[in-house]
Amino acid sequence: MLRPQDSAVRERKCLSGVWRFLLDAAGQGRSAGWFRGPLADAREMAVPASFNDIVADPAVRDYFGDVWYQTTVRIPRGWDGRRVVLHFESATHRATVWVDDTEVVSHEGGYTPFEADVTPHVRPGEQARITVLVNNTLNFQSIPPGVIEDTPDGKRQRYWHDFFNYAGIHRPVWLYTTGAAHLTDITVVTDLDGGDGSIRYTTEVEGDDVQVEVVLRDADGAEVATGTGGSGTLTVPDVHPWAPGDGYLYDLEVRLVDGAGAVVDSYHQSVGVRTVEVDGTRFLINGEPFYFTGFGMHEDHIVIGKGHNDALMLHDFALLDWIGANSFRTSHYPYSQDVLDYADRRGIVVIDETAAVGLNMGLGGGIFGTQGYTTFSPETANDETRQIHAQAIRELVARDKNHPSVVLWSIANEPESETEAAELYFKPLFDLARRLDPTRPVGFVNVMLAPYGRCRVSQFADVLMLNRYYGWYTHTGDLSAAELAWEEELRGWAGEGKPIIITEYGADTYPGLHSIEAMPWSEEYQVAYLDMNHRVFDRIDAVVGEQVWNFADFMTTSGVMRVGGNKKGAFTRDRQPKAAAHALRRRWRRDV
Ligand code: BDP
Repeated sequence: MLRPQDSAVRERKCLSGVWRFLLDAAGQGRSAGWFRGPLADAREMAVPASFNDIVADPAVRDYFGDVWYQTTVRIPRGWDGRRVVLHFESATHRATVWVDDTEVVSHEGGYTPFEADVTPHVRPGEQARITVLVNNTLNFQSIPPGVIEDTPDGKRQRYWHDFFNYAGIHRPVWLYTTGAAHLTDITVVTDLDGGDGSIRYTTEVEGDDVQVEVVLRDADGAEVATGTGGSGTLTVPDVHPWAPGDGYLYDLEVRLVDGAGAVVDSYHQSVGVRTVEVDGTRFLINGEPFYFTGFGMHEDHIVIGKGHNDALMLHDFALLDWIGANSFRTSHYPYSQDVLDYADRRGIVVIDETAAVGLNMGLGGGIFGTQGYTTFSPETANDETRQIHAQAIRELVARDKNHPSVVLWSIANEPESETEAAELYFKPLFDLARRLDPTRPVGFVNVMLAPYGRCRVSQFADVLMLNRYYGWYTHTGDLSAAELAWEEELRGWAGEGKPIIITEYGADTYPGLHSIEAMPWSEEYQVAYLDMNHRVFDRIDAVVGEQVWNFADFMTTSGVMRVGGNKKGAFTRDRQPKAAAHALRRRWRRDV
């Protein structure tokens, strides 16, 4: 699937704005045919945004179940004779869409795009009613998983991930056109050979009697290579590689030309020429050892929740620059494609993660309250869950395969990984990820419940990604004991001969809380905690990256472990620096 864009041949129309919105707690809208007319008694809702925090109403904030969105759009008259596609960049966690009275598409999974050819259902010059049934419930056959429990107070949604279950239409919705013959996919794989670069491209096309032509232009628009045919390799002499901190992009224009020589489709694919490789314990980008600095992040902001916003995205990247971060992980789900495009342009390195977070009932007892489920069983995470997880990996790779910024796939965050059931569950998913993309390393993020010597899944990973909280969840307040224990465990992992990225280490910190003796929750403790971790990392060669948990404070469910959300941010939720942000800046930016 290609992301909608304007080109010489394609046109798109953005449907962002204020839509109609209605909760459907009884789940009756579908059988009552709410899509057949204007939603009765609807309120208004912004798209894109999470619906939860927009209206000041706890019934909306904590809602789970079906919600309805609706808008009307006039199809441009000039689109007569064109193929018209309705495209959603995401709808969390699943959606069904109608155009007027006709159901056109359903999609499972909250963070990847889906679309439908709606040509037969719309008439240029006339209005069309677009109705979307979004459902945000989580169960054992969803990614991420959750469960709806009967309690004395009624049904409650529970889940095992530590961020608020924001939902809705989080990213833009588009209508766009193509001709009858059109490109449906483009894949680029790049290589470097001395000063030369190469770009192997493949295309997928719908329609007969068309030729593919490609033109590669540099960042100044000068033509550097051309080719014909549905696939091929372009050579770029004296290439300007994409590299961390240098987001140099070429533009690959792919055209479809018909028998009469007319250009019937044109699509621009940006290309960063770079290589990624694991060599022993080193992580190489363009053959050079790379050390990750940065954060696990969240798409999380006041009011809009997980909604995408360009201004806030630019500001977050400005803060990454300010602090000297060269990378981040899309913890714990695929981020907006605008984020990845921007990372490409800024030369920021990305670890790209699926939404498989919370597949670990072991964590339920300690951190998020008592519970009594088994992670992998016929009644809980089962074969069907694995199919859905596999589909999430397919959709992530399909969407993000062409981003030079993406250097590593993370197929899950902190799943149960110390059991045989986990080994059986994950082996085929690693095989799948490698089949889908043989060019990037694959890993998953290991949790402290499966420490060195006990994890049965890390054998499948090319890179070891570890989340550890020595000095916070264990050895709380005792940093010298934490330092010893952490170093001992890390030395064990280092013996595996693979690169290690510390994908989470962090301490909750209430901004403005100070103490002479570094006490947990104080700004001083967060700094001392990070310093302790850095001493350990600097003693172990196999550690090739440090990503602090988290970039900024973020919203979670209510609970005794959280104070207005998770407070492990280097920045507050409104992006003001804690003392730790200044300390990280001193470590990561040698120039200040
Ligand atoms: C890890 C999770 C992350 C949590 C973090 C924490 O990967 O999502 O927010 O710990 O407890 O378990 O702060």
